[in-house]
Amino acid sequence: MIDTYIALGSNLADPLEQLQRAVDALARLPHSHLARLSAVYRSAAVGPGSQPDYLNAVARIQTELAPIALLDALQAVEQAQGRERSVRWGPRTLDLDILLYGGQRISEPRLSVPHPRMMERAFVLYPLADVAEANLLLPHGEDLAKLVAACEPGDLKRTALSLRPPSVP
Ligand code: ROI
Repeated sequence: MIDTYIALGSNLADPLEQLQRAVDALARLPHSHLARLSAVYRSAAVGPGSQPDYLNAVARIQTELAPIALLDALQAVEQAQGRERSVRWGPRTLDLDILLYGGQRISEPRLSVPHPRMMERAFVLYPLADVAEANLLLPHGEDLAKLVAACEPGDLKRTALSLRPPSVP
């Protein structure tokens, strides 16, 4: 089993409901085990233009799926929840990103791991730190705890909202 970390984000159509539906789908991924869920964080949209605030979380999943099979499965979940990829950095019902896949570096047309912009994004690093193994080192040797300490949270808020693993598998 490979330990993989998936970022979840939504800023449209009841974001908490979108994240919970995504968690239910992640729990049903084949050859995989949903191990941990972070708290839910709220922040203003990073990026151009004005759009609603986001809710973000990170799931830790142990999987036997190969990276591209995992990506296909995640994109199917995004599609099922109405994701349209028309606007780069536009609002979205659901965004699922593979942050880390074991200690691997992957550079393929469809998939870059570690996620290229994860190191400077508070809305990724803080929830990742909730669920990561102790003393996690990223594939390039960066220490997650140091990245978090160096990353200003800005307006990122840890909410009292929570995601639950589905009770029935
Ligand atoms: N901003 C926040 N706060 N959270 C996100 O998940 C997010 N995702 C994105 C862009 C548009 C870059 N901004 C975001 O894709």
